[in-house]
Amino acid sequence: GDAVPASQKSTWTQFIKSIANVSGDLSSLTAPPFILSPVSLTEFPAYWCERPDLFATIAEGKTPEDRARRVLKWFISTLKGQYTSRNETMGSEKKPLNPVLGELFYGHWPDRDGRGLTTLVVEQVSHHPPITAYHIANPSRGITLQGHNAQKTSFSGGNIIVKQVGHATLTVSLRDGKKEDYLITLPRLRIEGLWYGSPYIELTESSYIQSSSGWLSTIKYQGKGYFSGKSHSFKADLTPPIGSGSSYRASSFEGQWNTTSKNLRTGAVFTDVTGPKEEVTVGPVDDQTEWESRRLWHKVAKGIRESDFETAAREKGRIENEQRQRRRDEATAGTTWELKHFTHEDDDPLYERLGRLFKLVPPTEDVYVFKNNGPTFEDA
Ligand code: 0T9
Repeated sequence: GDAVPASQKSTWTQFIKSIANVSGDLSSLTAPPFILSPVSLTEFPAYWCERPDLFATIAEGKTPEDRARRVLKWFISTLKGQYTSRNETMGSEKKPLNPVLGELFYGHWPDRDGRGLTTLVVEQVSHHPPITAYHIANPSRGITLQGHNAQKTSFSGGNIIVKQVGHATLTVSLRDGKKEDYLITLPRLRIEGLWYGSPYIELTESSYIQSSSGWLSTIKYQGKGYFSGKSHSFKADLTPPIGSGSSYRASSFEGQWNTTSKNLRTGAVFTDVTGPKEEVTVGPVDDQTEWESRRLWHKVAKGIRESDFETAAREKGRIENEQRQRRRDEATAGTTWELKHFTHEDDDPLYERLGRLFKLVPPTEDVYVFKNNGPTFEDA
């Protein structure tokens, strides 16, 4: 069926055509109202932790292999939230609000049954191109995830192809005082269903999780083929450190990242995301500062939710003008915007060290290092 409202048919066609012509960054394109989401991209890093128990229990793995398997299981279990949740809550993929430079998003998942408090700090560290940096930590369980995200988009065969730029690193503190690190690369996206106005994401190609212990997860993504196959499928191989001999064997997992998957050899369930997830807890809008996402976008989001697109557009225009003025003032004063929670560095030593183990290209990437100055979260 066609999900484009009759009154927006021609603007939608225009919009699709403009996508085909603009390559690289789609974030600032003006889209027809029916496809707008009231949620800013700074909220997206919360998807990493909507199953806080899987995150919290990574360090409980007794061996490097066991921990690498837990990291893989947690990672696969985040994909449903990351890539299909807008379809579930809003009927299709939608265009998120384009964050302003310095926009912040704070949240937490409360301690429950001794799993420990998990905290989230997100900052928009670049506007053009949009780059979002995040830090998620469960200090009592010794788990920290940090990363940044940008996108390069292109148009092919009627679909938007999104290359994710950036990476994440996960650090696990072990009982003996040692640390184990994981480099997580991100999959490529194909946004399908555009012509009908009901876009959805399919994941393609491969992504990797390389542990400092040597264990490597290679995840291959596959959508519904013309003749066979199911949407949102993956196959993951967990392989031992190079040169470790025959004492360890690889294991493989297969299934659908939005439902269930199993261990190929034993048939045991590996991931199951059919049950409920836990959304991040965020403080009330009235208590937030002007830079916090839900306060900053409040009137725009309300306009979109209530189909008052005139108000939404006016408020969005006001925010954008304010930003432009700020940039002009900085240029005049010869100053630049200072990040609040992160420090930008050109090379990531962890990326270099772990990427080398599986010949990752490019050999290095930049990194946003957390300043360890997040807010204190109420442990609800
Ligand atoms: C990191 C995620 C990312 C962000 C979004 C491509 C996209 C912006 C980036 C990659 C998260 O961990 C996972 C999920 C969804 C991704 C978004 C889907 C999307 O459509 C947008 C782009 C910028 C658009 O809004 C394209 C136009 C729109 C009309 C298509 C629905």
